[in-house]
Amino acid sequence: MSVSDGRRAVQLSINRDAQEMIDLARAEGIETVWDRLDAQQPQCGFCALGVSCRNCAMGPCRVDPFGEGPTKGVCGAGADVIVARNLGRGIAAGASAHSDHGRDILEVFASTARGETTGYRIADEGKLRRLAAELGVDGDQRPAGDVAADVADVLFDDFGSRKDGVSFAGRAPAARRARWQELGITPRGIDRENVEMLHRTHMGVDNDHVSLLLHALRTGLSDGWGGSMIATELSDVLFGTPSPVLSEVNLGVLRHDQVNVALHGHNPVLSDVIVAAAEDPELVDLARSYGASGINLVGLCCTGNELLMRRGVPMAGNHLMQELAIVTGALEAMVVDYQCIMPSVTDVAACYHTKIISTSDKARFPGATHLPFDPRRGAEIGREIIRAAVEAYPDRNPDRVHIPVAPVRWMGGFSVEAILGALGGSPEPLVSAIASGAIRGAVAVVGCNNPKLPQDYAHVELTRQLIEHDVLVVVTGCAAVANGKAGQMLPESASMAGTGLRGVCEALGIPPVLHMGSCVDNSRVLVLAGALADFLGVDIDQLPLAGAAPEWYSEKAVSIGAYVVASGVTTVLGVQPPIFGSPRVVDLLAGGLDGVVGARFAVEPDPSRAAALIRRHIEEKRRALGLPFEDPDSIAVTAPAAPVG
Ligand code: SF4
Ligand code: MSK
Repeated sequence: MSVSDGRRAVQLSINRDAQEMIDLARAEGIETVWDRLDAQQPQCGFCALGVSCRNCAMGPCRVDPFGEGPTKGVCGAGADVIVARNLGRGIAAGASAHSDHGRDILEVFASTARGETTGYRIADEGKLRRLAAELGVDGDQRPAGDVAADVADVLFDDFGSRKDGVSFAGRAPAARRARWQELGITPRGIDRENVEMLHRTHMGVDNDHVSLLLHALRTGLSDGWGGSMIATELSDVLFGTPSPVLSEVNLGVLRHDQVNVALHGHNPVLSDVIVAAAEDPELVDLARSYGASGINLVGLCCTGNELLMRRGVPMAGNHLMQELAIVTGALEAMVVDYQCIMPSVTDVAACYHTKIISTSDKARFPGATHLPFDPRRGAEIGREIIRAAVEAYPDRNPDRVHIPVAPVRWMGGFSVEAILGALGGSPEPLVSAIASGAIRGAVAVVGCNNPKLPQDYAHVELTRQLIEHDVLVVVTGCAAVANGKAGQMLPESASMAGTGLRGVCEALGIPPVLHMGSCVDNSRVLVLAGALADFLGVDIDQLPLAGAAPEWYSEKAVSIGAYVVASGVTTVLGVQPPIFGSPRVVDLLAGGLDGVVGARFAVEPDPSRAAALIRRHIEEKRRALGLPFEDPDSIAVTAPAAPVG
């Protein structure tokens, strides 16, 4: 293996746990994501600008956006079409990932309704009956299983081609739905929009970049108000609707004296039964017989967020921590489902006693033990997985165990229901705080880690500056984990906020940074924004809101960006998307969209500048609503708390 030491660990991550483990990996000759990024340099400039295409066998082609080389591919496609097609395909891939996750939850939900599963039950019957009423299913006086079966039927139809609109899109404010209708971007069917995106981007179909980009928004909407929302809502019914819960975060959650099992990926259907299996007295006794004091489950990435939100399971880390968690030498097993799991985890695990246990037939990992998930045997498979982890414990080499740092406390569990509950059942207190100016607005900081940036720096610095200036922040995914590690997600973290936000948080006993869940739970952000807009009788784009994805890497993040903007929330990206080979595409996404959906994208890698840009945007929205506002031009860029490295 080639192990680069080009950049110091303190330049790669702001967190001490990551820095120590990067140094340890280097000392042991273990390659990680940062080494592989270095080995890829220089990365392809054509691909970075989005002007390369391999959609057919007349290619691959690349066009020169500067006009010095060919300006058209073999078929005649220029930069505008190639960039728009590539972006559209990326959004379709991301939307498909979220929506297929939603379908998997729906299938388990439907099987549970029919009594065909083991280890599952309807955990939140109240929410089931509320969903039934919303979807036009008779939810009164009937057994929960019958109601669930009918709800499942309605939602299965959302994936197909027989409807004019996906069910939950009806939750968007009327003005927003009218705008989608006028633009022809109402999401009709989840699979339909994704398949149509692939069709349109085949050679010789949609050759108009504007038309391609509009359908890309529709594809994103089929994710946010479709597949992701189904995943979130049915997970709540099956596993419980989250409410505030305290837990711990960072690699310090691993235990020297226990069997450590990390649950990594995105889908809670298996991990939830694993939580039950880890409490099985027979398996706990087995662990004790090997000298361990118990079984310690920890989360990684969004499976971790799902478990934190509903069960308070501690979180080992976000995206860039997955290899480093193995380098602790203290992990008996990493159980993986799908999405964001680096193929390299089996290589790193091969250097230790760690078992990688794959569980989805859709996501196979050569070198892993495959224990495929089957909801009919959910409880039994959960026990098999925990048994395999426990049996790896005697192979642990205590001399190689290094668990860095002590864990940090954090709070999760802010579903829309929990937020409204904290507000006394209505958005009114939040709206009043915004109207008075105590809270200037709200921002969703979401998305991944990307090794091109110092890990977590942009998430933490952007969030810190926003709350200091009285902007309420909601977080999901890896952005949430970053803020948790930085100690910004406890009720007492209100002391880090500006006077107005601090007062509101202290009165309600909530943190200034609210954890709303996993990547699919960005759908909760849409529902909250819709509820605020409805309460005020306005459209979402009129509200003082913004989105930010400071360290995004994945196609799912691009889909999230598409549906957030198409829903009326301007969004700032911290990593440049591959669109800059087409000035027309850039102009449309970063400007023209404002006149179409009332929101646009911006790209700003510097979190201090991004914070200023967002605060100016919020003050503009306040001015337009007739609320007290600060002159946007007077908002200066604030110096960061501490530069990286
Ligand atoms: Fe080249 Fe056109 Fe084929 Fe793309 S679709 S590879 S630009 S010929
Ligand atoms: S896990 S999509 S790295 S947020 Fe949802 Fe994190 Fe991004 Fe995966």
